[in-house]
Amino acid sequence: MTDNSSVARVPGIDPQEMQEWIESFDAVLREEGQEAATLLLDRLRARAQLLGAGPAFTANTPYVNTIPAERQGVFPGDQEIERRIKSLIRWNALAMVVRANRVDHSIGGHISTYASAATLFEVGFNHFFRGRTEEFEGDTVYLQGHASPGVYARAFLEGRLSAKKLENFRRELRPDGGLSSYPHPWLMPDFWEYPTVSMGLSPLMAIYQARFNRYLEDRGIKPKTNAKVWAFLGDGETDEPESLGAITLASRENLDNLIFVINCNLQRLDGPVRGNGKIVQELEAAFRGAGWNVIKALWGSDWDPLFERDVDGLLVKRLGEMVDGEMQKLVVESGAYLRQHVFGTDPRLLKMVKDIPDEALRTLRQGGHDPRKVYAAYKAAVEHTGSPTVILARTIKGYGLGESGEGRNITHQQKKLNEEELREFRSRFGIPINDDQLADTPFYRPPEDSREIQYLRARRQELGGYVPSRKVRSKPLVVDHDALFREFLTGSDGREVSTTMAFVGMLRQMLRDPEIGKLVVPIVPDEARTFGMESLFRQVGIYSSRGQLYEPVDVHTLLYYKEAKDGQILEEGITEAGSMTSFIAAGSAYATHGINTIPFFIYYSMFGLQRISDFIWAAADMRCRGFLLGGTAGRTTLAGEGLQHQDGNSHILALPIPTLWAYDPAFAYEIAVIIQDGIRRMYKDGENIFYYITVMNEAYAMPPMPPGPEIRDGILKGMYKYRASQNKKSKLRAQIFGSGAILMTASTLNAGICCIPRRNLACPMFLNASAMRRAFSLPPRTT
Ligand SMILES: Cc1ncc(C[n+]2csc(CCOP(=O)(O)OP(=O)(O)O)c2C)c(N)n1
Ligand SMILES: [Mg+2]
Repeated sequence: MTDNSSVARVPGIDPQEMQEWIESFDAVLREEGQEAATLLLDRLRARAQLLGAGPAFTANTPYVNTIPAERQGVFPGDQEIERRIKSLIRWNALAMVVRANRVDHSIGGHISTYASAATLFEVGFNHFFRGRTEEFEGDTVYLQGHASPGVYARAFLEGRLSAKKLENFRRELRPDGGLSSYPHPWLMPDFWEYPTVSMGLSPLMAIYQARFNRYLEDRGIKPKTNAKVWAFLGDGETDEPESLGAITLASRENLDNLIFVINCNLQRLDGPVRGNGKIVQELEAAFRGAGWNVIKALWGSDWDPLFERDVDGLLVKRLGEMVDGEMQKLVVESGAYLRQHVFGTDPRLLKMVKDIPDEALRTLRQGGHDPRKVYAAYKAAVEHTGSPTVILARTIKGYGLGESGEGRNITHQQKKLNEEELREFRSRFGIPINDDQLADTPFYRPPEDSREIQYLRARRQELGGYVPSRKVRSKPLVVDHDALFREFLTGSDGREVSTTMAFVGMLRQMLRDPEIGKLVVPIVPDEARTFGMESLFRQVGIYSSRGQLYEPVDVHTLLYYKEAKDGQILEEGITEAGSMTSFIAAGSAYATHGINTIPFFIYYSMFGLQRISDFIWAAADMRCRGFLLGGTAGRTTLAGEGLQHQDGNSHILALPIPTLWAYDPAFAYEIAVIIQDGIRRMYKDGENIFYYITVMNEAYAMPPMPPGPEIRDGILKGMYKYRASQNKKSKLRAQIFGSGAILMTASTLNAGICCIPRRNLACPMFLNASAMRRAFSLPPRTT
């Protein structure tokens, strides 16, 4: 297609001459190929720039498919049978939500998101997403959370979920169990791998997952593979700052193992994503600017002949100037309306569609609903090298719901259909359900030997098994590591050290250990020096996919800034959110990769639970393991730094996260006991918990661990008697409890001290000291 629409508009250029230029370019493209044509443009652009006539900056391409029809290749599947499978999934997804809401209208659920995403998902399931096998690690797929009914409905056809389970959608406590509303590995540990429903988390998690996969390969911990990380997002979801917050990292790291698919149905919950603008073009500019490979799949095959006829580029121009609000309106209007509003602006456009009846115009498909366009985009994405790819696919929200929802602003929350609407849906998608069954809205699964089921199973078998599917494949660690931690139990011999220093000492030891050394993943958001960790730069190196292309400024010093391709530290820069998603990738590698990586994410405690708590919840939902270390907690010794460090709240924020074991230790031996036991519980016994430990920067002499077998137990449970009062004759009794920052002050009092390193446990109990004594079987009084 030649877009010479601008020929007549450019002042000062003879249209004839312009036409010749265009024809010359076409000839180069035809005779020499695409690469030569691109080179030619590059040279011309550079020359123009040099002569002061550089082209105007544009981050956008026209509002058409990136892959033209003639380059899209053949669709390898059986399109008819795939359509039937998809229709059945659509029906069962809808039936699941509709039935659940008949039982109880407060149950909720979503129909419209999956209705728009069905083709995007199905082309992936039938042709791209590879399962995890013994030989191949499999692809990682983050699915749009609100589209979960479609994923359940597919698993039902696959024979993985029973009709009973579908029946109990969102009612997991029913007899025989049910299905969680959204992807949730805690609630459905054999099924879901990645919790995606808090929007904006999965794009960031996907980027750091893709980077972590490379990290494991570059460090020789897993073999190099061509496994991909796919993330399916909503267009509205991209407004979350986390969604686009790390896209430059992905291109900087050349993550061609990463593919975003953005379901551009132009709508979010309340209404249009950009009524007065064009979300596809906005996203294209952002991703192109960040160095991504952008593939737009906007128009279905029905549009191809129109674009072919569009020799003067009028149609492309017209589609480019309509705002999304107008585009959305076209979905709910008639063919006549479309003819008038899209084509009626120019007689030449009207002529283009004069032979197309209104009804055919109305049903011209969007790119994201055409398997051939979607397949072509996915194929180009998996074959692309050198940068990550984003596919911007145009779809219709509530596709197939007709008058009851398609393209309507209310569609997101649509969960009930009356009989007439169900009949229409049934007929449109050819579901073999009789009229008299409609009121019951039954699930439908064709017989096992039907072509649909056979085809679906064969495709998944070919691709290595079912997705999503969660399976823990790591082998437990065997060693107890007593020797590693022993030196920290005996105190510092009067030397003043901080608990941060003590922890870094332990980290250094762990990194040297033959069993766990390689598995430790230290993660820092530009705070390594603050925590005295710079010696680790040299010891294990900072991971960089490019090695170190420069001589560091401090190369002559002992602890220089060493970057290396097999570096172990993930120095993330100033992004606690990014660091946390690295933690999530490393903390779930025992399931994703079958590798027991042990993340230690060390950061300012003020910028952790308070700032990125949702990611920490996601880590819990994902059954992550590992250690979060909140530094400079409680109080600061850095003059004037009070507000950045006076963290009194992070333990309160840690309290409600059920799998997070939070400790506020005051002494090195407490940390040693907690970490050693944590490694045992998580990586030897396979408990799905993780740890939050605050460490401080006040230096004082670390005491030895008090004698007695109950101390270790007390530390881990959360409270133990640290010291009895020396004053035996006192009439008054004081109960002094302390942890972390307050403990040294508390111990200046002439009283018995009870250490409560597990601070969140203490919160509810603080009010009632005698209850606490009973709970921990402590002697009646400690003073
Ligand atoms: C962080 C967060 N905020 C709000 C919501 C509630 N919510 C669920 S879906 C939705 C709209 C989604 O729109 P979009 O991303 O465009 O996806 P679509 O359903 O249109 O495919 C909203 C606001 C959420 N799940 N997560
Ligand atoms: Mg949307």
